[in-house]
Amino acid sequence: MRQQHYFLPTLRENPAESETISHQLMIRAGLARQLASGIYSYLPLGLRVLQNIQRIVREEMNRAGAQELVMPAIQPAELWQETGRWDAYGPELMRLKDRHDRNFVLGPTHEEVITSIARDEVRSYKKLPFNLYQIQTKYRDERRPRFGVIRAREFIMKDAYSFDKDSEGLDKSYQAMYDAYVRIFTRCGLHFRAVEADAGAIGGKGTHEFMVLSEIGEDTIAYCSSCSYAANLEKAEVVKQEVQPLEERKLSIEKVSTPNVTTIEELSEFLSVPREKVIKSLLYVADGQPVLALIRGDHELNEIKLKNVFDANVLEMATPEQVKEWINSSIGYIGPIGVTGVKIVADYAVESLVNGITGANEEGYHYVNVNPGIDFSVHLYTDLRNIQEGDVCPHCSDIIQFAKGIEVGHVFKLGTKYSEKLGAVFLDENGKEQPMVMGCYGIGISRTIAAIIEQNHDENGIIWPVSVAPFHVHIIPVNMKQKNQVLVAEEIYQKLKNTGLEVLLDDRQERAGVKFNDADLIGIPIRITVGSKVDEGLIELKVRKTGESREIKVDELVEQIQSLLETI
Ligand code: 9G3
Repeated sequence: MRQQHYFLPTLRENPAESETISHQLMIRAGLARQLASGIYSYLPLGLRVLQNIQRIVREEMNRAGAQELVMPAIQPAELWQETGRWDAYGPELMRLKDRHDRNFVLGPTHEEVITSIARDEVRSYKKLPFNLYQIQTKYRDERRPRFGVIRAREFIMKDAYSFDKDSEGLDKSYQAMYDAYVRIFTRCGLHFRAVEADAGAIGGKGTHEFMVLSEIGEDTIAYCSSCSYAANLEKAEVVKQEVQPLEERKLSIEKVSTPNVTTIEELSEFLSVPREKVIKSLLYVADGQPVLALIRGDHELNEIKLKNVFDANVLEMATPEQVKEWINSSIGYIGPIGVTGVKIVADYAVESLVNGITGANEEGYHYVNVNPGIDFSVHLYTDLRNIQEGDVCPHCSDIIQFAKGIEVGHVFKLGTKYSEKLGAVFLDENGKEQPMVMGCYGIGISRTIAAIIEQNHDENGIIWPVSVAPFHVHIIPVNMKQKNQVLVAEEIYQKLKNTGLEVLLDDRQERAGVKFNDADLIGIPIRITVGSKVDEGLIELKVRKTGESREIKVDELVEQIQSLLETI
């Protein structure tokens, strides 16, 4: 490609609205342009990277036995009404009407569509298993699009759906996709971790997120530095610590006046006791039932874990009115003592508390010297808190650390959630009707570009891994007035293109400095500079990733480049 005519608008300055390096560089390097908040055009250079990532995804999905199709972005509301998601989702689900005033959605995902295809086309166990995937634009009306294409309202996703006759089959399909994802992200040059994630709203059991480690990641990962354990904060389990030997004598409970002292900080200040002595009591409503969750003052309640204890669909904090109605207390003074008719669950760490502090369920009063098992009892001690750095690894007992991650992939065991709702059933070997057992598997293709840039850049610009680079070689004649430099650059351009490499020739009438800055910015792996030494048959080869440069003879260029491309 000749840069003189290439639609590649690079920018010298950082765009004002960009918050992360990948957003800045995607704009400055002419990969993409914002059309509206969360909505982007991919310019020719960006499209080349997209296509390279898609090629890797296709190769690995096909290798895993998945078959590509394309489904419509516009989906009839009826399907979403059948699965109940038409009402379950709010403003994030983009909806539209056609000319006959019929309701449609712009697809944020395609469980409904693919399951309706399976329902209509598959009747026998002989047709199972199969895995269908597409690479297609998705629409999600994010409340707050940010970080460029990382959280966009229109984005490109590879979404795959597996159909099996039973859960053993699903486990195999799931593993095949998991392994394909490891190959895909490895080939994209990413440092990533597959983390156990909570199934959340999507339902089904078992799900992993593929996280690219990056400070700007919106998700927090708890991982073990010694073993392969990694889980997102929602899911990370906290092991029950062995109870510390009681060093304190248990004192008898006392009610103390604590006027206007309602937060844990104020309380520990007012009574001059450490936060871990305070028992935080939080009243929730799980599918309409009141539940009281007890957590140590220095820990954080994990709502997903609380929800899972009750297998609840909806979990919300109780309102002040409900606190009054159910336990005749007020926020800031809630405690477990004397509470009846409400399920009480506590985190493991509460059980071994000695002489703790709780609300007295009376405005302006707390209890001190509270001892679990003496002054109150609970229905269940379980893991209810967020894991913290320094906690013990659930697998190997080494220490847990935190990292930020960008989610680029997500694999789910769906089970029969959608096939039951939409009637995607098959006749098994005994002629009995069974719902198909599904898995679904997503990769954020456009988000992966940003993740690759987050992990592959320096102060001068992007450093593309060879596997996804928009071009392999960037040729720069230093002085366009020097005939021999232009001629040799042209010659090399043709020769390299004939070997099947993707080559960009900077044939612009620009100063050398401008050309070198742009070359660093757009980050092509190998740069060939044709300068004054060309009279001695010498040109300069520079590796963008390492900065290493060497003078080589023009006629040994091809093999040098081919061997280099294998190693960098
Ligand atoms: C919606 C809206 C947003 C959504 C969903 C539905 C996320 C929704 C979860 C998934 C699960 C998997 C197949 C590919 C991999 C991910 N955001 N999810 O279902 F209506 Cl507005 O999309 N789908």
